[in-house]
Amino acid sequence: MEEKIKKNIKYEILPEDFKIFDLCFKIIIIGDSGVGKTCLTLQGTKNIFQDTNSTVGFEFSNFNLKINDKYINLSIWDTCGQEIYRSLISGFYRNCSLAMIVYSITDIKSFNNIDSWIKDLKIQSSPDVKIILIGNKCDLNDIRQVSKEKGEMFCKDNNFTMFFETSAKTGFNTKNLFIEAAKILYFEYLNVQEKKNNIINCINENKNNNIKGVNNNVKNHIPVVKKLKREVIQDDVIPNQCIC
Ligand SMILES: Nc1nc2c(ncn2[C@@H]2O[C@H](COP(=O)(O)OP(=O)(O)OP(=O)(O)O)[C@@H](O)[C@H]2O)c(=O)[nH]1
Ligand SMILES: [Mg+2]
Repeated sequence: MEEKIKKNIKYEILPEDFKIFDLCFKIIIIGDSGVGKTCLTLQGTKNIFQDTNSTVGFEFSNFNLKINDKYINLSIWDTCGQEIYRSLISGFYRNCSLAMIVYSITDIKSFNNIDSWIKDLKIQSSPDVKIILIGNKCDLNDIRQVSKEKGEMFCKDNNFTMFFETSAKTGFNTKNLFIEAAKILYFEYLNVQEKKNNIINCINENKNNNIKGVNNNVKNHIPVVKKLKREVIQDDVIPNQCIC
């Protein structure tokens, strides 16, 4: 994807009750109990900060926006972080396009536990799921236990897509987080479309050559086309990405 296209992107946030979409994506939010997943979701999607009870199972919200000409729905699954529900919630990971793994910058244990969340995620979700790492509660800098550099390094070492520090309390980076998630998924969609178009063009070109009889060696190209097609079909397995 050309950088120029990425830079020229236009977006607009749509109301929560907006109904008709071109693209729908499932996002799950995981991480230890108390790191602020529910507060982060509330602040990012509804601009409110309120103390909530520990989540049981999961809570569901929508974040809708238009990127360029596409109407996009993010269905956000805020899961519970309590150990006792761990096996229950891993079933929710299926078909997610993107996972947000949250730790609290004031709690080193929640940072050290990221590995176990990744392990659960990899078992249940597709291998190409995008991951955003989030260090929440950055308003509490005085009692910070995890440096920003440590978070950034972890993100880089594990090939995650993006890293954010956020504060659900002040709203720092919370809206931005969901906008960036939507952009990542939108670009992934464009990439898949681009590959599909390349294959179609390639097949059509071969067909034309066959008809005109210009290229008698056209048979030599066919295995290449088949190979390409197979690759894209595999790439295309983003079941979470539905065109409504
Ligand atoms: N100072 C500060 N407190 C926060 C922030 N985010 C959440 N909290 C507090 O952290 C506590 C836990 O927040 P939740 O959003 O319920 O945590 P959770 O990750 O959803 O927890 P589970 O539902 O049990 O998995 C609450 O008391 C929040 O008020 C933040 O950014 N800054
Ligand atoms: Mg919660």
